[in-house]
Amino acid sequence: MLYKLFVLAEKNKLSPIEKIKTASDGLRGTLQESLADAITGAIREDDTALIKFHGMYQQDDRDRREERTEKKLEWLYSFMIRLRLPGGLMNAEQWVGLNHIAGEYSTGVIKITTRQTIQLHGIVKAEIKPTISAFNTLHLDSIAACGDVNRNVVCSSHPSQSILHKEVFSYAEKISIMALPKTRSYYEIWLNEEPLTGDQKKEEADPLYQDRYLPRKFKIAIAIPPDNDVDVFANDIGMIAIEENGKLAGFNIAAGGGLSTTHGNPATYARLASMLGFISGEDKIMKVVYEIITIQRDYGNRSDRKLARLKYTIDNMGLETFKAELEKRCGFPLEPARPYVFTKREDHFGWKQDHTGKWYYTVFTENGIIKDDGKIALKSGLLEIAQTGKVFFRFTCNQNLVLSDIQSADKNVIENLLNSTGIEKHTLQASLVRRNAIACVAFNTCPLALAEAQRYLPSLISKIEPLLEKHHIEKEELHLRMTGCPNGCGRPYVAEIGLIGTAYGKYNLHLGGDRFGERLNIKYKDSLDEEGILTELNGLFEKFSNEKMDGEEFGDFVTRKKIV
Ligand code: SRM
Ligand code: SF4
Repeated sequence: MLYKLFVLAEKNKLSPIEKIKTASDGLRGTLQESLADAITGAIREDDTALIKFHGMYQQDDRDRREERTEKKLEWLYSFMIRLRLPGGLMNAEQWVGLNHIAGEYSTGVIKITTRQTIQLHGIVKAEIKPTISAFNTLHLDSIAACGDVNRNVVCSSHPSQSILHKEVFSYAEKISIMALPKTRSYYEIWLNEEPLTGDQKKEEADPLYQDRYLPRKFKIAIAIPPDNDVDVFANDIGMIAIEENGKLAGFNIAAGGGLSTTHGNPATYARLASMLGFISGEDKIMKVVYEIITIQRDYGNRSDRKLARLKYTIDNMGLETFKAELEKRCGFPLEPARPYVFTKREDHFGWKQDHTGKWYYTVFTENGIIKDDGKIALKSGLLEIAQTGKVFFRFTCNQNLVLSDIQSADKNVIENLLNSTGIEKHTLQASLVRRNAIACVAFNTCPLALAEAQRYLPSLISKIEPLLEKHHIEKEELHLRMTGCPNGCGRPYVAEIGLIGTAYGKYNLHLGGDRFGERLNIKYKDSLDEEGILTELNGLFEKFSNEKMDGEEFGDFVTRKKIV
């Protein structure tokens, strides 16, 4: 009762974005007018919220803000487009097309995200429609890749690990489609589809999102044990595939994961998803996912966006009340969760064979950045490989790339190309700490960045590597992750070492996550500069090297020793 009163009170002070959503006529807003306005490179303010639902963000070049402001010029606005790519899979033809689209309309850099999809940056307003149209010819879209809806559904990437992979993978696609908004606005605005009129408008009725959509972004991940490469517990819904007698028995379902915090706001916190139970049978599995989303729709906080994710809804309701509401809406109970074990979170670099006999090769793509630079012509090399038409491209939540589904007869061709393009050497020569590291985008495009991340972490790692060697621990599969702010896009809160930006050049140092993503880390030191980070790590590595137990991992060590 008290909870209901609270919800009613909250409804009376909706956040401004709630009003923009409900007044948007199916996410159309004034986007057409914004696009037609040639005076500015930006779009209207309300439309910046709506365009996210179409998979795009308005950004500006932060490196040039000051100069532009001094010259009294408009900031250098452009747009980032993020693809909807359930399970992170693309065929070779799509990769070739993506390569050309990136060159034609964006900065040219292809970025693999931590949710196994692709982002292109720096697309000017006038080029958005041609970009979306070019993607459409490749059967790719960006619908609901951002915004207060279900985002890209992620799934364990490595095809070899389980005979379940194909079946489980198909759930990523099914869930993504089930949770797509019903509005046709994407097709109308970006692809010139005729607007619906009169009775046709009924096609847009959206029982899931209605006209309010969700209170906040919503994320779903599917893990296939023993791999937790998706960081399943960092998601609003985490699904763990359960194999019994070589078949998919069903999924353990966890809910309420989310990582973001806000510096100085103690009401915000990182949280791992809580286990709800086990469910089998496709209809029931889909129903459980659907109804978790409807509970968040109906009970989520719509006044304070900092406290609007499902994790807060669950903690406000209480886990038992939440589960009872879910079972009531589903009309059936969940069974007790079934046993599973995670033993790996990092990618399986190099050559591996899947259970059908096909081969795959995992390529190291530092922080998911694909371009040609002084070190390696990665983008050109991958284009050459894609042009053979003999591979699929799978993106990992660790920001790497798997070239998959390679027939034995074609392995030689791909092997030769990996060799001649230098990709094999680039992958195998990278240190373990570098290969396992993640950094978010941060500067120069992220408007929320307080510190650098992907532009800085590679050079910091070059200074960390000698420390690991000095203490003879360079063979550890250490997990180090950096973000430019506490939103946690590189999931630093579930790393053994997390560096979270607080100001330019300053990072909080978090320690003590476990290796498989099942324990959050804890803040150890505030706002360290580079020297401070290296000094702290040097001392910790020395202690670890001297005092660790047999087989003990760094995150477990600092926890056992109560260093955090
Ligand atoms: Fe993120 C906002 C980049 C994964 C939590 N994230 C942003 C924005 C869009 C900034 C903005 O709102 O204007 C960043 C765009 C930077 C740029 O220039 O490209 C951004 N997030 C990213 C990516 C590209 C990081 C990367 O280097 O790979 C990841 C894209 C994933 C995707 O393909 O969909 C990305 N973001 C994540 C993750 C990790 C995950 O989901 O596994 C998280 C933490 C998990 C979670 O959601 O709790 C994450 N991003 C956020 C938040 C905090 C959300 C919250 O609960 O408060 C924001 C800020 C917001 O939403 O207000 C944010
Ligand atoms: Fe931007 Fe912060 Fe996300 Fe990094 S963690 S991409 S700085 S919002």
